[in-house]
Amino acid sequence: QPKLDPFTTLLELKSGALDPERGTPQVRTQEDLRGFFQVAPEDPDRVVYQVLPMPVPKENSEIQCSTTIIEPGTVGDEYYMTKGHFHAVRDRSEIYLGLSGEGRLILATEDGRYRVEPIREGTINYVPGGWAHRSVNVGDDPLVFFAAYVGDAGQDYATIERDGFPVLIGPGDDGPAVRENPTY
Ligand code: M6P
Ligand code: ZN
Repeated sequence: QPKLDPFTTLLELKSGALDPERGTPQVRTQEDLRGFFQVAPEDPDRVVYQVLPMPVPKENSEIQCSTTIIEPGTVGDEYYMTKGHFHAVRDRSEIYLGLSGEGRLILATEDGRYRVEPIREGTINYVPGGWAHRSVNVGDDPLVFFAAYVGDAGQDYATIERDGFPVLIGPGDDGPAVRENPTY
């Protein structure tokens, strides 16, 4: 017998709002990202991003999904970004669909290989298992994208908090600049 009933929710493509909401939005402030940016929070209570979940059981047989909305802004030399994570179950994969704004997706393996991919309206990013992923808002408007991933993936933030990503992204002379992370 099926475990779940079908459901439908409306995603407003531009803002990322869900109607009806299906779970409690997860709000991350600058303070919540202490240790992820290179410098300490400048305005600790300011919201950096929100994740609007559509929760299903965290099982291998389900597909977890959510919308992420990253505000425009910077802390130190870095644009607002997500914490970023490896999947706790390392080989679990994920798909992003860009909805609005302008962003970059930083991907990295545990042995230090990395890629920087675009996120904007219509992009589909495939995040294979084994690649840590962090999204960065490099524009002046909110960055909105939808993510779907294997239900039992889980998030390992500790590895990223300790090591960071190989590169950082911040404002440069000709737009967004990708710099080596001196503390990686
Ligand atoms: C996307 C997905 C989620 C993730 C969210 C915020 O929606 O990758 O799994 O939770 O972005 O990123 P993080 O978990 O790294 O804070
Ligand atoms: Zn993920």
